[in-house]
Amino acid sequence: MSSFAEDLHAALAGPDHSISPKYFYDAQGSSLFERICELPEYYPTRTELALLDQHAPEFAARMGQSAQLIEYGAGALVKVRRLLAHAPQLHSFAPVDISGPHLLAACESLWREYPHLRITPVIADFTRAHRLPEAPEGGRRIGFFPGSSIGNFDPQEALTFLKLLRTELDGGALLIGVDLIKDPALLHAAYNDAQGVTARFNLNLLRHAQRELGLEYDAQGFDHYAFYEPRRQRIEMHLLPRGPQMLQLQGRRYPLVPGQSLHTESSYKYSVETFQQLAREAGFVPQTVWTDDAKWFSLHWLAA
Ligand code: AVJ
Repeated sequence: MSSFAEDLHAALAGPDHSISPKYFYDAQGSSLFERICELPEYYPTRTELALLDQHAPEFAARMGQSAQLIEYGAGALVKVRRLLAHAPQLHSFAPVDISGPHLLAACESLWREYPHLRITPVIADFTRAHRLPEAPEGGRRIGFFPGSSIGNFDPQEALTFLKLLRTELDGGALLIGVDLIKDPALLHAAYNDAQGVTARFNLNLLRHAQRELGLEYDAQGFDHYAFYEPRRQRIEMHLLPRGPQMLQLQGRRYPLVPGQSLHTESSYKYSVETFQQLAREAGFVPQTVWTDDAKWFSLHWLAA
């Protein structure tokens, strides 16, 4: 399994200077992300929460009796509470998250709120093989993957990951949140907020490397640069050097010329149809899709 240091060396030495967006999320990056979710320009979180609230009784009915709910990349367990509030018949809940301390802290309060629900935190990278608690006798597994986190995967990776979920949820279903293609001006604003929180979130990747790996670089030397790329139907986030830059990591020096950006994130957008096609390729059967009136965000129920 590769480490932050290895991945950063590879990104700085490699031809396209790309690094995984998972390295945004140290404690400071996670709290900046929580602030992004509250920004007026960042529509996905609030739109998805409204859809979850609006249809929670229906989701609960679809889960059926004695299901095991699994959330991938569970974080602070904010969204799943909207489902749990309407699903007293659930057998158990298994949140999967890579950050152990965060997950356990979030589970503490959930245990108090739902003393009768079996809650089994699984500390793991959800994109890799992990062990889940046994599915209940006669019950199904229902996956929950909100937030359009699927957008961080490029299409080939998304397909591989969805196939993994399909196998894990065999006979059950997946409820997944997917951000939709829309007016590029709206997308642009969502990743270029007026308060500059997204810029700080992006720049935090280098700060994280500075704190954790001792990366040396000029913190004033980079700009946040995010744009919508219509051919690939994705937002790209980059860190753009203002002038010639020198980064130093564990004794190795990496010069960057102006314009030679670090590519820190891609966030793919789908149409309802292109996402359903991808889900079918992964072996799911799309059953129902819910969107807001403006069609900015979608929730899909996929039979596994
Ligand atoms: C967590 C990947 C869904 O792509 O919108 C928000 C991350 N990056 N603003 C997204 C993010 C910049 C977010 N996802």
